Amino acid sequence: MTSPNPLLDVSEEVATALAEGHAVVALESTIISHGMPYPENLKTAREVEQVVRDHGAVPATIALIEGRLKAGLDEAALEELAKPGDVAKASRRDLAALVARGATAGTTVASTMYIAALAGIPVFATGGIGGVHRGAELSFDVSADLLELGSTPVTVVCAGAKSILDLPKTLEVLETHGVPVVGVGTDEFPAFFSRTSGLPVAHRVEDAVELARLVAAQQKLGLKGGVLVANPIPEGDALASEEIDGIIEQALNDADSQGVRGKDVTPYLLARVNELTGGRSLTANVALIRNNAAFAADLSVALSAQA
Ligand code: PSU
Ligand code: MN
Repeated sequence: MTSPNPLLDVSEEVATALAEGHAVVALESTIISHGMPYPENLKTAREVEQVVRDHGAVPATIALIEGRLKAGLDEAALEELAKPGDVAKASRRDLAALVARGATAGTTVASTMYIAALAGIPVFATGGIGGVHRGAELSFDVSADLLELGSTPVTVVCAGAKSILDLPKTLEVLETHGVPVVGVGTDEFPAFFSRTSGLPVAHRVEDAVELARLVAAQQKLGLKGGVLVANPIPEGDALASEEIDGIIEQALNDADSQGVRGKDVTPYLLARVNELTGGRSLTANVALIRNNAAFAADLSVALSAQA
């Protein structure tokens, strides 16, 4: 199978689907390697792929395996990423170094978008994106995810961002980079575990077909960046913000007193929130990823039908 890039392996199933114009959904893998504990991460990765299939699209989980970029993973690769061990976290700035040394890594939203675009996959589902960290006015800690959204033409379906981040600043930076943030059936940017944040989104669609028209217009306009789709967690799975807010405050305090910095901040906070909620946040996390995978598949099907 010919690949669009000499460092990228596109699985046969994904390559065939793309060649035939069928729907494909990219999935990230930092969520597997650094976002959830084992073995729930492996179970979720498999389930999310199945949800994409159930909605008529082919899943393409993206990662770095022994120095090769991959779009579409086999079972052994999924297990390698999920098991605790020597798996790196690859954001955009890490890709070249990790490829050069033949490393295995989970890819963040930023690097997954980049690889999805290389592979020719325009739709990508995740849980939550990285953003502007609280205190960024001093730390300058702004996720590369936001810049990638400004420059790479991939539509990312997420459930908003966790309030471990500064959500108003995150939306400001997205605006600066010209990223359309589109609510699905909502006028508010969702806060991952809860459906609301009190912050408005610029645009709203009611369903995947309406969103497909917006995405097609973005492409036809020649706007190079991505579209950020904010799909709220299903009502029955949402956590009360009073419950989660205190836990997030505690996790942030712990990160601070432990001196956690740089690329370790997000994985630390995710793990700490999971611990402090005794797994309740994990259940919500799984529910919203499934919901995003289903919607991304519907979008991908709608885009294929339009083409
Ligand atoms: N937020 C979550 N779950 C995640 C991540 C963020 O709720 O798994 C992961 C994603 O892979 C995201 C990355 O792209 O963390 C952002 O890391 P950083 O803040 O270091 O850019
Ligand atoms: Mn950071």
